[in-house]
Amino acid sequence: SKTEDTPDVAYEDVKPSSEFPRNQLNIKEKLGQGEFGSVYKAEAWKISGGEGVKTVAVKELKGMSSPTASTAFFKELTVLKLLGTHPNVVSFLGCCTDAEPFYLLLEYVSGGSLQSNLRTSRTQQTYGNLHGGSKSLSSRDLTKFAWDVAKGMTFLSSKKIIHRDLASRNVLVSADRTCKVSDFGFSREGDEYERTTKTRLPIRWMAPESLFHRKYTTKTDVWAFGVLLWEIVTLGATPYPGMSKREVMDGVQQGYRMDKPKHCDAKLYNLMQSCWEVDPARRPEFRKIQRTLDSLMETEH
Ligand code: ACK
Repeated sequence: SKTEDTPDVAYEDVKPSSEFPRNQLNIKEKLGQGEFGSVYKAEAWKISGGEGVKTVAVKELKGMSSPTASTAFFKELTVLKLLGTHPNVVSFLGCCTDAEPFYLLLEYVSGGSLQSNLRTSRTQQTYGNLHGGSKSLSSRDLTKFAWDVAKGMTFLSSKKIIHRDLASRNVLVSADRTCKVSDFGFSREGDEYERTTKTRLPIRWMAPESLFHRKYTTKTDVWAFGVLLWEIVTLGATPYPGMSKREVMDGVQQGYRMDKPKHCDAKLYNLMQSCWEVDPARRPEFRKIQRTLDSLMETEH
């Protein structure tokens, strides 16, 4: 037993483990299909020091029996555990890794994806204008969405985390309309690790160096953020409309960039274009993007 003069206590002894007892989890309906498996809504009993039940999102991780997959998963888990929380990033609450299926427990975000929020607001606008006091989104709401995502990405990039799949479908909207970055691959800058399970590449969100050299950095996330801005402004349109993936790849390589969408503020389009600089070093940092959006919001009411 430990006495008062026990010199060192291992960190793991003090810090509560992120392993959550499966029998304290009540899985409810399926929310959808994720990259590695299904995502469920669930009730967790006494999670992260809380009392009673808390609604959480459970990500089922299949195929973890292969050594490659599980090594990658546990490495990613280490990063998640140390990440800390941020209001604009979906937070990690724990995991069940004692047996298969492995579960990742995440903050439950009730409002659906940013993409679906944008697309839903679009039909409403067909019938009314942006400021009609309906559920529609004003241009300030849209800038706020972009600003939220930029803040989440400033946080992730400060932790040297590369998202690799930043797009409006991977941003969730909370009940109070806060955007939270979700589904990050949590690979670290300098990591050699490649997501081999990823068969469908997000071509339309990818920087040239990712497309042609499989290179991923925070600056390739910045490129994707530029495309996400375009998605926001167009209320969830598919980038490079009318172009096939092949045409997008060829176009981007030859310097083709998307035009300014109708009704898009010139300053916002400038920001997008700066994210699409061919030289990654010339693309802005997320912190800078956040400041630009800050000043844009000041001019909107
Ligand atoms: O677009 P959605 O409604 O939001 O459908 C997808 C589905 O699961 C597959 O990814 C939803 N989803 C993912 N993570 C969460 C979460 N943390 N909270 C609530 N829903 C989530 C996502």
